[in-house]
Amino acid sequence: MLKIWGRATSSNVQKVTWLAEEIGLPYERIDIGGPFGGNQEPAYRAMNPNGLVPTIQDGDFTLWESNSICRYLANRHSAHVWYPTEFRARADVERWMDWSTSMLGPAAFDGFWGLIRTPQADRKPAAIRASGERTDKALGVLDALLANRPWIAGDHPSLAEITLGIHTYRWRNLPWAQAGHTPAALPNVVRWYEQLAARPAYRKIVMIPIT
Ligand SMILES: N[C@@H](CCC(=O)N[C@@H](CS)C(=O)NCC(=O)O)C(=O)O
Repeated sequence: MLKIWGRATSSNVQKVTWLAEEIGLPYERIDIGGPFGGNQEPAYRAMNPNGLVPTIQDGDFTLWESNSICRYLANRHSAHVWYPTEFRARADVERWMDWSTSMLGPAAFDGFWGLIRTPQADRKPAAIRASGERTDKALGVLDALLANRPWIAGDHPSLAEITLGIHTYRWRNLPWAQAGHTPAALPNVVRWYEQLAARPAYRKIVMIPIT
């Protein structure tokens, strides 16, 4: 059975477990990283020299990097509605996967870290607000796209949803008000987020307390 190494609260682990749930793939998830530790142990670093989660083992094949894992699993299990084979449709999905790591993730990072991982006394509200504004601006690009289509790459959710949907949950549920930020309205992103929230796999894997 597929093994997924990584704590359930990691957004990068959630991409992998959410996809596995969506395509009905059995897996065993092993808690590692964060409060569980173990990710700097030599045995784990032999699988993933970064000491980060997630890592998967599929038989004798080991892989790290969450977006690459999602592409591998979709290919391996012919989940083509999630990862189309037609090359332009595939490029469209991959573009948004790359955008999630190059634009949206970095924009949101200081907000998440400041509001969730930093004791209140040490918080820098201006940095959190700036992160909130960068996140709103990035999501504005997605909002314009979603004005004309139900899902990012067309009529069915794809790996683009998997890599962006984890960030949107946090954008909607971080306590931005504690730093004086009010997220932008972005009606199309909100409608799309509500579509995700109607999916049992998203509710089970992603809609959990943010820690
Ligand atoms: N680019 C990597 C990033 C992995 C990453 O940063 N993982 C974080 C959790 S989201 C981690 O391992 N943090 C250390 C820990 O959880 O102990 C990926 O997408 O897999």
